[in-house]
Amino acid sequence: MALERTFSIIKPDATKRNLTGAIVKKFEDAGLRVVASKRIHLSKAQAGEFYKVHAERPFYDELCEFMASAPIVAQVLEGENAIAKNREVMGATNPADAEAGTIRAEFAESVGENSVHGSDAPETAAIEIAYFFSGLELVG
Ligand code: PCG
Repeated sequence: MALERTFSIIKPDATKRNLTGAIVKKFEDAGLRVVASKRIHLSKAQAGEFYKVHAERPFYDELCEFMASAPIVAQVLEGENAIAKNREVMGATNPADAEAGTIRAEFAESVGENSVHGSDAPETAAIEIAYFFSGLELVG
């Protein structure tokens, strides 16, 4: 299979606890390569735009507040089957359901403060990458 790219966020709960390196190591150990990376502090409006597909969910406001509460690290990860591999390494959204050894099993605090985000499909990966990075910033 050809190389694929996915979009990843290391969330505020993880950056606050200085877990950026530990999380990136899990991705790299799984064969994913960081081809773009930036640490930024989103405004609530920017978080809301990113998560607008969830606008009708009851947790939307809480989600946007949380994502704007501290810096995040936005990254593009590249590898074979990068989208599926990234999701495997992250584990289930709710850390209570995440398999041992996954990022969320080891680090996540709750379903909301769950340390990482990863794209769920090629179409969303393309949209999410373009929201944070220009083509010039993707260095394979
Ligand atoms: P992510 O970033 O992959 O995509 C949407 C996010 O919504 C998800 O991870 C969770 O962190 C968050 N989310 C899902 N369910 C809930 C919930 O019940 N409460 C809160 N606060 N957040 C949730």
